[in-house]
Amino acid sequence: MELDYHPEVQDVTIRRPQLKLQEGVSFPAWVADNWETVKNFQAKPDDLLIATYPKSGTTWIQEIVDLINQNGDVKMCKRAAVYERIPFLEFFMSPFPTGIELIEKMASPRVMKTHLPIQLVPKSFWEQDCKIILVARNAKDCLVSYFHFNRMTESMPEPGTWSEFIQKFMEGRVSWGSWYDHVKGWWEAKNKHRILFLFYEDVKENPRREILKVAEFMEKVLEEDAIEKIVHHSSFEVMKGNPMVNYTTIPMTFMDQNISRFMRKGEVGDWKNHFTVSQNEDFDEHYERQMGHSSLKFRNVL
Ligand code: PPS
Repeated sequence: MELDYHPEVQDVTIRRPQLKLQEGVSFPAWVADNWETVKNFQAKPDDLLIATYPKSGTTWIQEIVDLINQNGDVKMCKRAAVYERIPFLEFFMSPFPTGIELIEKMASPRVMKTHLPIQLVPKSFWEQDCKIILVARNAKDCLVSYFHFNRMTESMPEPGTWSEFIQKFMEGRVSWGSWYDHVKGWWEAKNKHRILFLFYEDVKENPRREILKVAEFMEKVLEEDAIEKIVHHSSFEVMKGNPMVNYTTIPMTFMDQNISRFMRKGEVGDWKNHFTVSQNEDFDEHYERQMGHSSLKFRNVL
């Protein structure tokens, strides 16, 4: 299906990056090569960080947080693309401004996103005791979404075939490393810091309930009218058609949405359309070894 593109920077050539290890975690070279700058980022006490493993509902929560900050004012949330309103901390891809350049131009209180595992979050966030919203999504749906994303964007390494990508995911040989370590790390720290731990599946099940949780965490009181607007405008169908969140403002040479849309399906359990019985068995066995001892339990994974 042809999409309506509105790229701000048209003339851009992106070459797929290599994966590079940084402090034992795999990153696209554009993150690993800028590591010192990320590490030395100076957070402010009223910064709000949205942290996720990739493809876990980051953009969804970004839009919800901005809608809450704007009291449900949809027009205000269309003032810029989501990656400008809530920049990506470790983004360094020429000719686009870096995430940190965008963050440093923002007025406080600032909201930003990261995919970093907890042990690699710049230490200033802990020194400043910043609030953090963590969103986690079940491994299989996350993997499916990540596979399609890796196919459509030149900002990620080649995914290889579906079965190769499953293997890479299980071994943590994908951008931002092991899903298992990522979610377990954040889960274990959630009571030691100001962290709101959310599940994609919960937001899908009852968006209103989860939006209210986020608002309470942000210490925002919302009128009923605003809550209804936020629920509506953060729904998959509405976000899918909103160029300010569906990434159609990005040039096709960066994200080719004719290969796969950024707002692809937005469902729980789409993995069942991808895994073969034997792939599922292997995955489950490996999953049990990685997650069996953890108190972190996801729904819809079996
Ligand atoms: S990224 O690139 O890491 O920031 O991607 P991220 O935003 O974390 O994840 C993209 C997936 O989230 C889905 N999505 C949604 N699902 C339900 N409701 C809403 N409103 C919504 N917005 C985004 C998006 O469709 C991607 O999942 P898949 O399974 O690929 O559809």
